[in-house]
Amino acid sequence: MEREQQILEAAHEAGFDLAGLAPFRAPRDLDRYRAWLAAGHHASMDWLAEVQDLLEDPRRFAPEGRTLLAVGVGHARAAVELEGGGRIARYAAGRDYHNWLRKRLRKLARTLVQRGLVGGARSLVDDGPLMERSHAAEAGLGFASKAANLLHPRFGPWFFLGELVLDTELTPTAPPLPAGSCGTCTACIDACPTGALVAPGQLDARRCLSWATIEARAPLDRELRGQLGEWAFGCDICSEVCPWGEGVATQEARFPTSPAVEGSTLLSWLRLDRRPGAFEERFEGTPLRRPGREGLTTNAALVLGNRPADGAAPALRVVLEEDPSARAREAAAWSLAHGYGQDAGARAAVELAAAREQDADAARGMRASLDETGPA
Ligand code: B12
Ligand code: SF4
Ligand code: SF4
Repeated sequence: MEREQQILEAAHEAGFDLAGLAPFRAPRDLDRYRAWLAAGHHASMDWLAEVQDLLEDPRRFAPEGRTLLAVGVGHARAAVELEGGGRIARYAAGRDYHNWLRKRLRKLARTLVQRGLVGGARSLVDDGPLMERSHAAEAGLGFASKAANLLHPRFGPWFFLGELVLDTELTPTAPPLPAGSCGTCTACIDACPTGALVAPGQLDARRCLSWATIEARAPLDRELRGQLGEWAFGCDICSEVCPWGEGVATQEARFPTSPAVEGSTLLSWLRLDRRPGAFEERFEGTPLRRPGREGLTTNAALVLGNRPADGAAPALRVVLEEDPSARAREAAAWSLAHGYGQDAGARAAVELAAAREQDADAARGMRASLDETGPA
């Protein structure tokens, strides 16, 4: 059997659903990346601009690299709704995929070296300076879509990516389908609630609910708050409407729902333990850790403003009056004014909080919420 074939088989043995080889060089879609940064579409994610040099020439961080082994792992599952309401993106329901991939990629790297198939291999997942979708498309793992996701005929958009940088020249794998396989479909662009897909394949992260609920660290644009709807972490809308993702078999057994997600409700996110280390411990090993306690409390407050729930107003008032985060206090004010305004007590609490608020931006935001919703 050819060396390339043996490497791909070893990747499948290691538990990966998809594997392919591409030359280790600048990504084919570099111009798209440059245009994306120049347009400010990376929102607050400055690190994406900071790694630009490495991303443009991957050999700067891995000079030994000659070939990239891209791997994909399916994570399809049923929609995830928290008890009592609030949705989280499916990818985040299980334990952190970074850990899952990293562990298996390292093992695969050892296997490839032990079998003499390569001299050395280095693993990368998501956080590495790599335009993963572009390299993975070149390695035959799928095609670039109008939703910006990489699609595969068997897994639709429901698969994660990871890579091994190999020190050996190898013959690349052919792609399963050419770019452009979306055809005339525009379902994702039409369904996106914020218009974040500003053109086919181009996502303006400033408007994307996934950015807003995972990466944003400052108060959200006011229009975006209402558009969050039920999304308290991530957003799957453009994936859910994609015909390529229909009927993909569930992988829940591979990524069982984490106890942190099972035990979560929006109300519990308003009351997260604020003692040092408590949040990190509770969400250890899950993607939900990324936005931090402040982020989850803020998201829960905003979603509860969009979808008022019984018993939420008193908990929101505690956030409004006691939370150490100005961002969370201001989000609670927005929520109380927009979702619970018929309750005179809620509105009075926001008025009082706005008058007492020490953070000038938060005070301004609270007054804006009162102005937007008018007198009770
Ligand atoms: C930053 C980031 C985000 C940002 C920005 C997303 C974005 N579209 O750029 C935010 C926080 C919004 C985000 C959201 C999500 N992300 Co994200 N994200 C990343 C990260 C770290 C970098 C992406 C990047 O470089 N963006 C810059 C743009 C220019 O690059 P690109 O999107 O890769 O470029 C492709 C498309 O833009 C497209 N394209 C560009 N122009 C055009 C024009 C045409 C005509 C066409 C057809 C295509 C096209 O082609 C390029 C090559 O495929 C990658 C991991 C990595 N290191 O690559 C994960 C990654 C892309 N994310 C992933 C996931 C799962 C998600 C979410 C589904 C999570 C969720 N449910 O909330 C959403 C999906 C949003 C979406 N529709 O893209 C997966 C995607 C897997 C897949 N099968 O595609 C990745 C690869 C992580 C991983 N290791 O699995 N993400
Ligand atoms: S993840 Fe949601 S908000 Fe972002 S582009 Fe897709 S549908 Fe739009
Ligand atoms: S929903 Fe349609 S246009 Fe969007 S990615 Fe899927 S096939 Fe392409």
